[in-house]
Amino acid sequence: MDKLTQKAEAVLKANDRGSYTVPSPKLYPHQWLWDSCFIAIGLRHIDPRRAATEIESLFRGQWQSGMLPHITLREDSGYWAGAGFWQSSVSPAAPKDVATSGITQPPVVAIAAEKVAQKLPEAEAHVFLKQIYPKLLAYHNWLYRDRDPDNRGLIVLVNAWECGFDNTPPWMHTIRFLSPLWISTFIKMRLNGVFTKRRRDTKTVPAEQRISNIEALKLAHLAYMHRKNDYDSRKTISTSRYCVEDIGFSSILIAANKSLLRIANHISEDIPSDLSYRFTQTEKALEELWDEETQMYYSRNFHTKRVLKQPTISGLLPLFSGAISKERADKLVRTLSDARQFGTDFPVPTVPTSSRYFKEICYWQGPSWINSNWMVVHGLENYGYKEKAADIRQKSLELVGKNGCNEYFSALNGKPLGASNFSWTAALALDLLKTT
Ligand code: 2M8
Repeated sequence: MDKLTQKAEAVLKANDRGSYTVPSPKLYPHQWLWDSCFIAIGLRHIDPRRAATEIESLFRGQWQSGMLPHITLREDSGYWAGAGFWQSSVSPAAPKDVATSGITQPPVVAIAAEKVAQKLPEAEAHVFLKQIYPKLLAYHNWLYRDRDPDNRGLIVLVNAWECGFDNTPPWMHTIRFLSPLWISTFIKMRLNGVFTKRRRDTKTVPAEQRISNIEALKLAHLAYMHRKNDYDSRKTISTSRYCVEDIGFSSILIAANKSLLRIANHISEDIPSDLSYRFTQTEKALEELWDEETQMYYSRNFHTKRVLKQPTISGLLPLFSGAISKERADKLVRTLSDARQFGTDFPVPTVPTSSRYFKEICYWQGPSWINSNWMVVHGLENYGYKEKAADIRQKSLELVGKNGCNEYFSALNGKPLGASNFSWTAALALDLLKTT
């Protein structure tokens, strides 16, 4: 076995909690939605049954409404936004026997389920997909019913945590003036140190590599407002100014919708026609988020329809959707390859280096992450950019091979950043290695 495989397998084993895997034992001691999906995609190469369990275990947290929460919580872990913070029981739709968060995360799950099934023996794959399909369908239904109030096909997010790229510039710009009284009082009373003590991440990782206290508190405030609405998305969307039609989320959803259609076909089920119509709407609606002037896709404020013109890697994810024209794809690939934007020595930066928001070592504001690289690689393959895809695949593997399974890396010099032994880095490195 080569060294990288050995290293990656060891990380996944150490972070395994039986039926699910924690992203990082110290920083993230619960089950996260898109983390588990990426983890399953890698685990399928080692143990496809365990990978299927990783996906199945996510659904212990599914709400009656169909919502899949972004965190399924374990008791007493010390993570600052735990069960007491979320209080999921305020919603009658929340599961009774397990505490969860009240928001979702990028819908990678149908993609992961399809990929895991490909590695199971056919009879087992059939049983696995049959059993998981109604739950996946309920989740996609929820996204369209509760998060697309205008029936336009673009999913509305109510918190930056939902997009997965937590402190990404367009979201930080959206909440720049959000200043509820409790946060200003908190700052006036110099309580920063109190919150810093509650945070585990900044104890293990230098604070300048993480989301700032103030940004995290603002996201906590958005979560609190949603909780006050008993996690009723329609209520929150109609009352909160901080709602975003997120380009990354909708691009991933398109890819996931296609996986769901193939899963349905595999087990001879029919997706309800009104839902499959909504799928096609999302594909068409991506075009609304294209900006001709800068030749890039952006997220948009749901209420004002103002485009959030802070470029990020999410604007490249329409490649992953496979739903844009070849002409648009060509333009994105040019931007991706441009040395002044995304074409760094250790690609792909989450924010282009030319942007005034680029920060080399800060979390989702610049560093290269293996999950976004994985989506870019598949996006390039969708459009036949084989060499470019192979190049990013190779560079991602080198990053992990040389530096370890860190959470993220400097896009300028490859320096490992964030948590070490991070699960999705290990899992997706395995997948990138095994699927060449
Ligand atoms: C980060 O997000 C959590 C909140 O969900 C946090 O900062 O505490 C993000 O990187 C997110 O994308 C990821 O799923 C999560 C766990 O790895 O950590």
